[in-house]
Amino acid sequence: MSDLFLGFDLSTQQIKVVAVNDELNAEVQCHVEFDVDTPEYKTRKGVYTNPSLNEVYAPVAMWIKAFDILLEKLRKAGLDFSRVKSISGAGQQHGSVYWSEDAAFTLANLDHTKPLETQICPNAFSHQFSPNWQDHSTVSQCEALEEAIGGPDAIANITGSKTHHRFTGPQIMRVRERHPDEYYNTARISLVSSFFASLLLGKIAPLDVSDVCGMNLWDITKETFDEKIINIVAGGGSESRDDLLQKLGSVEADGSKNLGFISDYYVKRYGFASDCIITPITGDNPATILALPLRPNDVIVSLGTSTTLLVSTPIYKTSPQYHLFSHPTTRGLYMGMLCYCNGSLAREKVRDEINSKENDNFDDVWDNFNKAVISSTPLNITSEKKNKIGIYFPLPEIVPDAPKGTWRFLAKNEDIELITNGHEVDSTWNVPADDARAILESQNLSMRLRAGPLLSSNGKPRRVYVVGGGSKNSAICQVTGEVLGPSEGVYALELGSNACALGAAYKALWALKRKQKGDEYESFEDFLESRWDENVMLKKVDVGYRSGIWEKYGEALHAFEKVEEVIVS
Ligand code: XUL
Repeated sequence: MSDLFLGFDLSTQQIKVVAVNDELNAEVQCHVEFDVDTPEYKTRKGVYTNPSLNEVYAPVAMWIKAFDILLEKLRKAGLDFSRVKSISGAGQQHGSVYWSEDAAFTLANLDHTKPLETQICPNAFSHQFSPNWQDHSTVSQCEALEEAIGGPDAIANITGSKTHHRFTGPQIMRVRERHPDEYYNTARISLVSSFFASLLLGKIAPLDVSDVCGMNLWDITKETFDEKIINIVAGGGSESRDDLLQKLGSVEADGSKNLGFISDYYVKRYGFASDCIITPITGDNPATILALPLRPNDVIVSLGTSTTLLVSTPIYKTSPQYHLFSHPTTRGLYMGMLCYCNGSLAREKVRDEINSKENDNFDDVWDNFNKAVISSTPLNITSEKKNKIGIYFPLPEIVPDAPKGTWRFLAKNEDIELITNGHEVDSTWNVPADDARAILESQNLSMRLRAGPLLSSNGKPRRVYVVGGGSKNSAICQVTGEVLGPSEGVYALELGSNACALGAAYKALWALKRKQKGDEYESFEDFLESRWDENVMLKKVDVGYRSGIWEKYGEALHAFEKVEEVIVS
């Protein structure tokens, strides 16, 4: 039996695992869904919400219970745990976990006859909840940070991103202000990624080199926490600053580092090999770019609950419009990212409105939506040669920083006219049929507008790789190809809905099996490229660049920018 390498993914709605062998084949996949498998926590889509304060958060104990269930499921599926040689993983980004003084002892002394949850919770935590990336409660903290540091450009220049409500620095600042006792009783703060690594190691793990860039605290080029920002988040004074630095602990710069052997707990309870190593667990987006050998000027579009666009770039060029992170495996590279809250839920809302008007005799719930997309023309152009541009934000959006709402515009060149705002009806716009193409176009136009500076000079990617639930939908892939216009086409990754767990498993494999050439180790990209068979791993789902159409969308970008200005104001 060959060796196995595990990649876990602790995401918003579920925890997953993929086991790959030496040849990159996924032998085992398994998941546990929080709402369904841990119903006693009564979460909806994995979280609790408190709309009056714009809070979104998750109970940490639920994740641990779900991990217990996942390991039992793997055992029942017959996985021989002793074949596992190394483990890595991915965590939803930005979430923070607050460990108590008891945590170190508890983690080091786990009793293998009992599940994890009952021994760890609640005592190992000073605060039982983890703020979630969908949280918007930190407006005042973000404002205070921006004012002190000198505005969005200045913060982006240091930390790779302007301040964002979901980023961990503003979230920690809010926990300190709203829950001072819990903050005071916190011995260590982990990200979701390093929390998970800590569970596996039986000791608190360092922060990951890439995921730490989602905190607004880390100076990416100096590779240290920014003193001024730490001071403000900690509440002022050198004692508070030192205390926060102590809570955060160190950052592991080497993505392949052997952090230690798996805790004895898993060896005794499940039969893991005692020399199975744990390597840094990273964020879900950084792990996604490890699911294939991504080259500069290639783009990954992840079509999940959130939509994210990911690129790999050697250039550290920051902007408040996007995020830059250190690359999870390769020094000298950065991951550029756009992140939208309104991804699949917004598309599903339009789909459901179309289905409620059409006959419901369909094979696939997307049939009517897709028919509406395919039978329409780019920008739903009217007989008066006006383009239809629609914006659909059931949730407040991150980029642009806009309130929730639905807006429909007609645009001729750069002249735009708002024709419906919310539920009004206008005879020029066939609601909801025209919305199908319009939502896909506006989601892609927004990405094209912002990703331009991260791509080659003409702004056209070489390839677009689509992953996540939406990548299975042909109409979604078609409009992505039409608007972004990749010269070699759009490709869906086999196992695309498990991309980040897969990327994490590849990272675990690379950490153990990469070759050493002199003093240098084989890079992740070279390692993956040498084992990767794109005919097996990829499926071409759209031709991409279409002469004339890509240019037409390019012309519409000016009107699109104006549309965004209107909705933001
Ligand atoms: C990225 C972000 C989301 C989460 C989803 O900044 O907030 O993509 O990582 O888990």
